Amino acid sequence: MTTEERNDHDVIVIGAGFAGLYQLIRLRQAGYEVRVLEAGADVGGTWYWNRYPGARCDVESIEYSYSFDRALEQEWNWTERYASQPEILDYIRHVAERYDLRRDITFETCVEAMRWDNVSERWTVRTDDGRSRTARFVIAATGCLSVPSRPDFAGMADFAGELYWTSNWPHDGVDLAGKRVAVVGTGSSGLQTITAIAPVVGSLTVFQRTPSYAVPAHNGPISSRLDEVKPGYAEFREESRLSRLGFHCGEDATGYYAETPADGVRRELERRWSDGGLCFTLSFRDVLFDAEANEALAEYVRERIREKVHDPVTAEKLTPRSYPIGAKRMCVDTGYFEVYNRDNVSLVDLGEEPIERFTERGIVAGDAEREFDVIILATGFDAMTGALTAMDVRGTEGTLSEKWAAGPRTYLGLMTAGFPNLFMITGPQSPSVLSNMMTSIEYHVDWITRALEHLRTRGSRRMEPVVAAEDNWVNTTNDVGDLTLMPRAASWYMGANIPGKQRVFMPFVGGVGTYKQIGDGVAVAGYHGFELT
Ligand code: NA7
Repeated sequence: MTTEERNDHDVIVIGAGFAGLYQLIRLRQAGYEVRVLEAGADVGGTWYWNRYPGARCDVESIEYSYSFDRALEQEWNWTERYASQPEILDYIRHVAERYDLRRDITFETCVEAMRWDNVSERWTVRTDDGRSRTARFVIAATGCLSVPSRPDFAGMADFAGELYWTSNWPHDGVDLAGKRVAVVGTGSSGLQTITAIAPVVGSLTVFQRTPSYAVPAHNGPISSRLDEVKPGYAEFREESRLSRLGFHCGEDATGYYAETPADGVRRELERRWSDGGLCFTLSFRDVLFDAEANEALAEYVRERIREKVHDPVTAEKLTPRSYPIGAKRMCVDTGYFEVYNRDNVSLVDLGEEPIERFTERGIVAGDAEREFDVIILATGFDAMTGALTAMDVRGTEGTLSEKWAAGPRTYLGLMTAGFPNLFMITGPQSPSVLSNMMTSIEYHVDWITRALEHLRTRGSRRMEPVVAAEDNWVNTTNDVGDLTLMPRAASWYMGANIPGKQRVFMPFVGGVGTYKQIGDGVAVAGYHGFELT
């Protein structure tokens, strides 16, 4: 019987993105029989769905790749400092082929419900094809930004033109040449789309609710950097695992803003700005803790926006002021602000002209109806918890949605009490979205695999956090978050972009290296805080 035909598995993994694929590889190596269930028609997760023009990773490609296999690491050659979506998808497909992964993946199959049976100590997993499978363990590799947030604008269905979501972009592309196009949303997806399509479209109108802080990518060919890193890749990766964000930011060289003279501050900001990328936010150790340090960085970015955008009124609208820099996800841009110097691009500030409704011809905002051939919605995701609570998950005492109604509760972002043998990769209350996802994914997959092997060795069938350990971790995550300026922004880190979602700061902000030390310590101490039976 092939594993596709079986209904009962050692492990079911949900999702065939970077996390699910690596989990499959590790479990196979450890001798488990695994079935991966994936909603898409192929591997890739985020990079399968988000095919919008200009889609690109904002963590550097030498860091945003698997580290588990030295040969894979050496043989793959990235072409750019920041890899584009097609190149990342090629890489994921290459991995799927290299390790012959597709034979254990069922595609176009979405998990709708999961129920724990206390007697058999197994999960029953029901999918949208009506089929049920059982497994001793379920591992949710469902991604942190995988369930789109789809605001329901009045009259949306009346719009007679083309309407697209960046998070589910048509696979055969969209011809935008010469068309009148609107983009709603100015987070990373919006910025990348706007920058890419502005030269192609007839006219572009951007609907902005909150302006974003963006740092230049200085993207370009990467070959010489790859040559430099590859001979010492193992050490390079280990440094990433112990770093704050899961990638190199020259942290050792970083001092405190409060202790740095003004000319030193300027020099450091200029150096980081000319290096480009997300490390700008780590210019000083106190940027996310000290309002004055934060404001210095924010003002530096505002100055750059004023330099780049010729029209002062537009520049002012594009200038973020209402929240600390870094408290919402930073964007990395490749000429975004300069786009507004083009004659065919205009900006609508939704603070001044809120969207009233969509019509057959376009969008009514403020007093004006603007007409479009195409509307593109780049409105984000139900982050971190959305994919987990979208499934009807029933544990020993109720559903996950009920348990998390006032915000997620996890131990280490890996498991939640009352849901035995259910693991999460990059779950809430782990560093996940505040890190290089690849570093965090590999750490969680390795941790989970070792935990399963530990259970097998000692003859245990069940693992679950102790409630007190979970409570402590939730408190720790909240306390560390509260030490920072991050809860001051209405961000998706807080669940603030989803109407009705409880506002709780969801990621662990203590850093990837610190988190690893805690996770390793828990494992070494015999999975302290977990009950193994
Ligand atoms: P984001 O960062 O959540 O951005 C979504 C954008 O859409 C943001 O500008 C939102 O404004 C805007 N938005 C959301 N809902 C609305 C409504 N109803 N009306 C107007 N504007 C709205 O998602 P992205 O996909 O860009 O990026 C996600 C992550 O992917 C990114 O951080 C990287 O990790 C990769 P708001 O700021 O909420 O006022």
